[in-house]
Amino acid sequence: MKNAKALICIDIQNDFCPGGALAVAQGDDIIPLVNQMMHTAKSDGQAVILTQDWHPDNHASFADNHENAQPFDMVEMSYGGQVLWPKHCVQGSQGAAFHDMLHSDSADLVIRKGFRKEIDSYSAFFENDQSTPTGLHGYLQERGITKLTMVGLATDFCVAFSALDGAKLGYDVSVDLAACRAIDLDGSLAAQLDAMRTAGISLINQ
Ligand code: VGL
Ligand code: ZN
Repeated sequence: MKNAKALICIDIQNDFCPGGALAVAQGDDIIPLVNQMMHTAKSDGQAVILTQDWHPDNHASFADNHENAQPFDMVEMSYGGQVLWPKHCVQGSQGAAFHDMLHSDSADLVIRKGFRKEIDSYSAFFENDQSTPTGLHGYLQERGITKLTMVGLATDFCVAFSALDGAKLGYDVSVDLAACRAIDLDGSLAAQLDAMRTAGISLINQ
């Protein structure tokens, strides 16, 4: 099929919801709307794709794995600057599971990211070195998908990085902000909304 569409739901996992290790304020509020969007997308013949942040316990993005480091410190990695996070979304843990309310069974594809110890992956397309692919681009190409709607957590990290990479790869990308929530670290939300606008991404329901 040519010019098919996909709904991509980013990281709607327990650790990014209230009570989780890296909780995004009101992260779980988006779930009823995301469920509705998944249902509508399926009825319309669109692909539904979920991403899942999926880190080993010794992941380099965890402050715990660095000496004298605190969560939210910035450090230099071989691929550039990296925020250090509280330990979150450890492979197989309850925190890494999709939120119970999310109708995750309706997904065509679950793409996991951040599973290599030495490198983080915010984007659903490329790891933070901006060159190691996750395989999502190949999947979308094989299905003839050119239009993407993105929703999920967090607006200013994994959603924005995924949307920006999608636009760079030539996809027609929309982000529905009613179904996103942000971390907002040192102005990151405003900066990423600006970057997305500049990249020609449609920001819906702002
Ligand atoms: C995310 C920080 C670390 C996200 C994932 O899903 O936005 N943020 N890992
Ligand atoms: Zn992560």
